[in-house]
Amino acid sequence: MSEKTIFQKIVDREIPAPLVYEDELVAAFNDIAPQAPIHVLIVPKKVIPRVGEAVAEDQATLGALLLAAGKIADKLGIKDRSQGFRLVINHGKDAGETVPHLHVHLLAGRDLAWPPG
Ligand code: DGP
Repeated sequence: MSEKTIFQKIVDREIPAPLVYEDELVAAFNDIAPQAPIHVLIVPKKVIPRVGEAVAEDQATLGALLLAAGKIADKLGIKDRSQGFRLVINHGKDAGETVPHLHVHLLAGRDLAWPPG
């Protein structure tokens, strides 16, 4: 079995990181190198290396990631359209993926340029 990712160690509580949100399928915590005033990472508890490797049986987990994003945005008071937030998933080297454990970046708290870099 391959070595646990840093995110799996956080999910398994082997590395301490305060959880912003948790349910049966996903956990969320603040990014260690925030790219915006609010930068939360939402990860599946099941190890899925990256979104393109998810399979049909992961459907509920993939849905749970987005539902969690909405709940976290609500909890942080950024769900209102006048503020808003952005969700980002990096798949692979060109996209800047560095941790091979699927994660959704939730970014907010500043103007987010479009198109993204
Ligand atoms: P990506 O580039 O999409 O693979 O994003 C990985 C993110 O993970 C990056 O924004 C930095 C963050 N990160 C890396 N190591 C740790 C860690 O040990 N703790 C936390 N909270 N975040 C981490």
